[in-house]
Amino acid sequence: MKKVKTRAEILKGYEYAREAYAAYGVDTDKVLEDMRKRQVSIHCWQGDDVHGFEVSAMGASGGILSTGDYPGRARTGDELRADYEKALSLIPGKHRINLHAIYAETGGEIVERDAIKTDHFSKWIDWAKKLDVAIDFNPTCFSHPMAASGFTLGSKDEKVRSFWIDHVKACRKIAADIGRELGKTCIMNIWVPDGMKDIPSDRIGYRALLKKSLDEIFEVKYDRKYLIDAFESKLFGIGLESYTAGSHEFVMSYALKNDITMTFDMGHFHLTESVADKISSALLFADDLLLHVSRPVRWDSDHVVIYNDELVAVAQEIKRCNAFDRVYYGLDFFDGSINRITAWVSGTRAALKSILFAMLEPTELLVEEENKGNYGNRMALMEEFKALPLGAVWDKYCLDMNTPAGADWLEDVKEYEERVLAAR
Ligand code: RNT
Ligand code: ZN
Repeated sequence: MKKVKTRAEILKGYEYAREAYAAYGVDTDKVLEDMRKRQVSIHCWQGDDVHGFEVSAMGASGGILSTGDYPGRARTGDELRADYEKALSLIPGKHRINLHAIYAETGGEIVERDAIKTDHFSKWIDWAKKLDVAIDFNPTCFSHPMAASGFTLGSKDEKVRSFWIDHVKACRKIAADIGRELGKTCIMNIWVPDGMKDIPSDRIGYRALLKKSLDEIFEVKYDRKYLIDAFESKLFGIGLESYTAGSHEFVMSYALKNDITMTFDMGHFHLTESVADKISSALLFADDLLLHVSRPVRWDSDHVVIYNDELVAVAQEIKRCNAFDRVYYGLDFFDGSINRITAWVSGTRAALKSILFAMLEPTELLVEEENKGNYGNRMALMEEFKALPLGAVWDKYCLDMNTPAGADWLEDVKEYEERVLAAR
C-alpha cells in the first residue's frame, strides 16, 4: 500500500475543510485545540483476550466471552506493554491505560486476589511514568473458582462474599496508590457478574447482599483526586439470562445515593435502547459518568467499536450537553479473531473520530431551528453536516499528533506482526 497522504496534501485538505466548517460558524482550529484534551482509556484486555497473568488463568468467564485464536496473543506483562506501545504509537493524542486486577505481576508466585498489593503493579506504574500516562483500574470479580456459583459480592455464602469484598477493597487501595504515585486520578470501575440462568425466587435477597457488600467496601474513604469509584450495570450475561443483581436500576440508585460514578456499557442494555439518550438524564443528577464503549452485535458481544450511528450519537449527546469533561471514555471490547493491535488501534481511532465529528457540530444552529419549530430545517441541517469534510480535519489531527493519517498505520501493524507477533 502506498503512503496515503503527504504532509502537504493533508494541509491542503485541511484548508478546504476549515472553510467548509467556517461557513456554518465552526472554528476547526479551536476544535483541534480542544481535541488535545480528549482522552480515552485504552483497555489492556483487548491485548490478550481477557486472559491476565495469573498462574491458573482460565480465560474470561462470568457471562463474558472472547472468541477467536488469532496468533500472537500477549502472554506476559512485557509482551502486553510492547504491544500497547505499538498501538499507542498509531493512535493520535495522549490517552489512558486501563488495567484489570488479573494483570498483576507476581513473579510466578501464587497470590490470591484478596491479597494483591500495589507492588504487583510496579512494572505497570513505572511504565506509565515513562510514558506519562494515567492508569485506570478494575477489580476482577470473574474468571475464578470463587465466582463459579455465579455470585460474588451478592453471594449468600459468607466465605465467598467476604473474599470478594476483600478483593475489591484491595483493588481500591491499589487504585488510590496508583493515582497518588502517578499524580493522575485513577478511575476504578466495579463490575460483578452476579446473576442467575433461570428465574430466581429471591431477587431482593442477592441485591440486599450486594448493597451490603458495597457499603462495606466504600466505608474506606480515599481522596477523589487520586481515586474515582465507578460502578457498572448490566442487563444479562451468558448463562445468567434471567437475573442480574447489578441491574441498571440497582446501579443507578446506588450510585446516585452514595456519590459513586455510574458506568454505562454500550452493550449492557436492550439492543433497541439508546445509551446516547441516557446521558442527559444522568448528567442532570450525577457529577460525572463513565462509559464503556463497546459494540454489541445481537448480544453483549464486545465487538471492536466502529464508527457507527450509536457511537456518533453518544458523542453528539456529550457535545450537546457540553460535558466532555464530565464523561469518561473507557473502551471495552475484546476480539481475539483478528490482529489484536489492529483491533485496539481501529477501535480507539473510531471512538476519537466520533468525538471529533461531534465536536465539529454547529449545535447552536440546530437548537435555533428547533426552538423556532423548524424541525424540517433541523433534520436537513443534520443531514448536511454529515457530508462536511470530517476526514480532512481528522487527518490534520493525526498530523498534529504525529501519528499516521489515513490507513498508513496498517503497514506498521503488518511489520510488527511479522517481526514480533509471529515469533510468539
Ligand atoms: C462485562 C463488563 C465488564 C468487562 C470488563 C472486562 O460485561 O462489560 O466491564 O467487560 O471489565
Ligand atoms: Zn463493560
